[in-house]
Amino acid sequence: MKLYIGNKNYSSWSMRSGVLLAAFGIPFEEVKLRFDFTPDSEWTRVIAGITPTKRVPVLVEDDGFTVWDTLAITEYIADRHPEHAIWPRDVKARARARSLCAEMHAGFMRLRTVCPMNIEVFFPDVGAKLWAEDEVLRADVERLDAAWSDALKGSGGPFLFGEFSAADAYFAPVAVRLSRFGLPVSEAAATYRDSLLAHPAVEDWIAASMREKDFIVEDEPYRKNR
Ligand SMILES: N[C@@H](CCC(=O)N[C@@H](CS)C(=O)NCC(=O)O)C(=O)O
Repeated sequence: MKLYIGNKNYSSWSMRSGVLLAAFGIPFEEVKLRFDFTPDSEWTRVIAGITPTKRVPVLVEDDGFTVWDTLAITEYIADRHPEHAIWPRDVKARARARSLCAEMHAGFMRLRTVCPMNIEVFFPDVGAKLWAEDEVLRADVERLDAAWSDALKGSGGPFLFGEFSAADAYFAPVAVRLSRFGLPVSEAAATYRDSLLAHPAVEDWIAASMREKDFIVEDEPYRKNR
């Protein structure tokens, strides 16, 4: 199967699906479509043919069957690979992992908006300013910290539900945002953030994003050039 993704440096949703597949060693072919929404671009030519949403990630099976949207892709991978604990095996832990993914999927809007994923750059000054001025951002991070700390307390770590699961893939881009913008979190959340960033599948994604050396103006609120 193929996983269509955007720029690794910027595409947080692509990262979730890519990291999940890699973390469980599930074979797939990665097809990167550079973010370029101009009429003649590869993105414009290819994306409309594979998903009605015109967004990545998109999973395309060898027979042409497509699954779009990160949550649906996650569930599809879990259905297709029951040999892997994509979701935690314990029924309550599984429900909680799904709650956290759904919360991530629909929430943390301020954090996602003002601290966009940009793996190759560190913005501690921007992060400090945002932290001082933006109450809604602080509330998002506080909720995130509480959610992580609660799950880690229940499981004992090192990942949210013990072993690496879909919930951790879901929060990998958030770990990047916290580290790049230097946003303060509790000791438990910081330890988890660092474990997540050190996971081989996350490290591989980060290393590949550093090799992209691309610059997409629309994704760069805090830089004028590379
Ligand atoms: N809810 C969707 C969101 C996907 C999404 O917004 N992807 C971004 C890249 S991270 C995208 O494709 N943007 C292209 C556009 O906005 O046209 C999912 O979970 O897959």
